[in-house]
Amino acid sequence: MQAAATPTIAGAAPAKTYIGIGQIKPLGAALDTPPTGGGCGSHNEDGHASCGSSSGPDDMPAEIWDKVKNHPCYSEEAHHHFARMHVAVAPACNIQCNYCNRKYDCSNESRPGVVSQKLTPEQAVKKVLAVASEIPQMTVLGIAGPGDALANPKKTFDTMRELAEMAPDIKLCLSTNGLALPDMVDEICKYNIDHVTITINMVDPEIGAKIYPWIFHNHKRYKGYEAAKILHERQMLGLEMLTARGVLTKINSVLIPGINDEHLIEVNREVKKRGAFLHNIMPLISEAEHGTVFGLTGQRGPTAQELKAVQDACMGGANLMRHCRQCRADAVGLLGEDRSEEFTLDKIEAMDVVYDLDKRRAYQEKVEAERQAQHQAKVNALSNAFDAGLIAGTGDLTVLVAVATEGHGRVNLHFGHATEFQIYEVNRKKALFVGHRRVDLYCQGGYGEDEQLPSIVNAINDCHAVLVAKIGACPKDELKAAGIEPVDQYAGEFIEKAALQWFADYCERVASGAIAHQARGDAHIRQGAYTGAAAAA
Ligand code: CLF
Ligand code: SF4
Repeated sequence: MQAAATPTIAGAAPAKTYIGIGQIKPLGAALDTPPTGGGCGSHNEDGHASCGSSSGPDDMPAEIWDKVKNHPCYSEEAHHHFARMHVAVAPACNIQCNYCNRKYDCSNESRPGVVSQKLTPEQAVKKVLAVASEIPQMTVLGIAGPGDALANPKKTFDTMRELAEMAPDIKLCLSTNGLALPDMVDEICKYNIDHVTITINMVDPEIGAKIYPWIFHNHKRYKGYEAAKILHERQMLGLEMLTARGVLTKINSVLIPGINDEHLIEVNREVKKRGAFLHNIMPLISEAEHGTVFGLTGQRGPTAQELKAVQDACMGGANLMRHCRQCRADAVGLLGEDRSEEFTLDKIEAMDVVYDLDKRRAYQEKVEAERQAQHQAKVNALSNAFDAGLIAGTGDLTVLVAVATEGHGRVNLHFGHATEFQIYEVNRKKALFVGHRRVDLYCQGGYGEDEQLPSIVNAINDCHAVLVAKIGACPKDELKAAGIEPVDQYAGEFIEKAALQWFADYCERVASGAIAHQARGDAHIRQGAYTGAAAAA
């Protein structure tokens, strides 16, 4: 059903003709790429975007590289080394998504919108300084809820303003549904917030109406198609405005099977046209116990292979982020770990907080040297890959391998201590990070929990091998029985090098007839990640 009235945007022409930044183009019509302001609008001749989550300094202008090189969400490499934190200063939201219920909190789980303590801007600043003094590799402060950062503009910008003054080396980042974005771009630029995420799940309001029951805009509640149309137009306008101002914009999309799965390919195309730097396609989380509309109606999330298929279909569009951990609104630490329990308000009060900029810089230089070493190891491993896999009859093989790592780009985690596995797609030419899988901790209180093994196997069931620093005899046997090869001989090695060496060995064994290559099945995406609190329990 069409909307009764077309909403107007202050200062913009009616949404009928596309002129440029500030005006919305009708859906489906061709769009000129807006000025990129140095963002990701530059492309190689093959049409592939020339910068992105796994790109390096040679692939993008120096000023863009400087913005992404230590941002763990904008650079896949950086996420092994640099940490982010969120402060939960933004409780309210101006829309309703069918996958969101902010009332449900479990301190053992990591999901967007989940938070244990809401903070005032003053408390938030104190917390950031405390974390910065304890975790010098924390380079990014994000405001990502638990509601919408821009539906709480005073709290969000009060926090950002203070931090811009008191902690000038910390990059500022925020996440929004985009509804209020066009009105806030000046303020965003004023505080040098140069990383903004917009959650965009559709570019067709018919689809949007299945995701958003209502929005609250200009003092009025809108529902259904009309609500989705306004939201869509505001999202596109906000993205164009940010691109024009040189703000790096990432698009988050929630993959909802049967509602927007194939449609996300069109979303990818539209946001790329408008200068989005990265596109992050995440699986729907919809456990019934969370009490969301989708949880209660039985809307399922995607399987691992469904998620990968949509992500793969978007390759060549806007650059893809595949290392998102769907973090809590109060997450602290490297992506994939959560140290928020170490920084509760009462613990911060007892801390001796010293924000030493020189010390932080010196530490970050060491971390950067480590990141460069990993990058070099990856380049070396990949340049050898062409020789390594040239084994008769195995030239076209591509497999997935799971990797247990606690960071630094190495195979350095015990199987029993992993709360997630990183997934690499490996063939004779490459070892490419393509995602991660959350799992229940196998080793609890010093003992292996055998009942966890089936769920771990389910989570990596599409992988041919799992690379670990160490593994006990019992899980080893069970993994082998499930057709997944446990590999501990590359402990401490850089991941890409280890994955390619294992793959070359695998190809040798297939070629010699020692083993037969067999296709793997699909894998299950575990809903919500265990946090540090759960791991310590
Ligand atoms: Fe936070 Fe988001 Fe900034 Fe990162 S998260 S506001 S861009 S600093 Fe990152 Fe977390 Fe995924 Fe977000 S892993 S949910 S993409
Ligand atoms: Fe929840 Fe974010 Fe959606 Fe608001 S925009 S309803 S906080 S998921």
